[in-house]
Amino acid sequence: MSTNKYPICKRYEGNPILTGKDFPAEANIKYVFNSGIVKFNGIYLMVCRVENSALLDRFWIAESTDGFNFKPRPKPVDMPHDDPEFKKYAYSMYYDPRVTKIEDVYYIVHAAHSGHTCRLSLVKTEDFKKFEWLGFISEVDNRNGVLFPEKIKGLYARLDRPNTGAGNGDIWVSYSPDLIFWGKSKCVFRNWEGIRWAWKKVGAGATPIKTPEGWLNIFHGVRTQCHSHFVYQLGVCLLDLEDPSKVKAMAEDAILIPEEQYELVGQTPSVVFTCGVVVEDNGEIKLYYGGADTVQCVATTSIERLIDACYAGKAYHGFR
Ligand code: M1P
Repeated sequence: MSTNKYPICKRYEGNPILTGKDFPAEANIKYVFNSGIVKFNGIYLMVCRVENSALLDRFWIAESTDGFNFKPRPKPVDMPHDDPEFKKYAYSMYYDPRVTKIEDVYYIVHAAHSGHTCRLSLVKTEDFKKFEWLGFISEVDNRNGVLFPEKIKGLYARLDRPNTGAGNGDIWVSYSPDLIFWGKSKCVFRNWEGIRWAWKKVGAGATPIKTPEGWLNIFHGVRTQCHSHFVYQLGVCLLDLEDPSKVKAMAEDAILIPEEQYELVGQTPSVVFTCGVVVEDNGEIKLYYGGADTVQCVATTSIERLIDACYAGKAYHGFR
């Protein structure tokens, strides 16, 4: 057991909340992690990233009434496999779903094989029963895309992570009139800017949370240990409401670091990685995250604690 000396996030004592064994045996699911989440008609719907022993990825919805105890549906999401482009490229590997509700539609931005390198891809649903694939929505070599829950200055907005930069990737913001064509891109922050613990790369994590202080985003940052071992931790920043390319404040330290057995040991050791949060009416936050690319976990925090953590960090200076 860790000492849990990070009061910003409190791990759920029942972690991990989902493992491969919780899914129907015939599906042979080995790993469930980095899942998206949304509250739909009062029910927590987790869009799980699952992998079988052949490393075939699927999205599989698990449901919960309390946000901690989840039960997978009998079958995985019926993705639009009949689309020739999806079938040809993305079918075997699509992952890291991030769900955003915009008006009454739920959009899932996820990473997918594209026949070249990984690209962002977009799926929409209104009922979590029928899903429509809207296509690839980025150039090649881009991951960790997540939509803002509302338009900013009349345009849809997203954070993403082109796999380029000083290390292997910085967080960017882009805009779109229709969710398909994206531009006006600007770097939000680089992996080495402002944070000491993520010099290799950073990636937008959970759906941004709107607060009077700005957009809160819980992101992941990666550093190397002994040159070759990657350590994934979670951080939090506050972005300007009108211009999210401006970082208003950022927690100096990581808010969650891999220290429990289920975060340190697994398919990829030393990984905590989030694709989603649920914000409750009282400001409490359930932060869902994958442990070691193997199991699904949850921790709790609050809007207040995250904003305090951002402001308690050094004033954000940046280097650009
Ligand atoms: O293995 C850790 C993570 O690696 C990738 O994240 P990133 O693109 O930021 O390096 C993703 O494949 C992610 O799913 C995985 O958890």
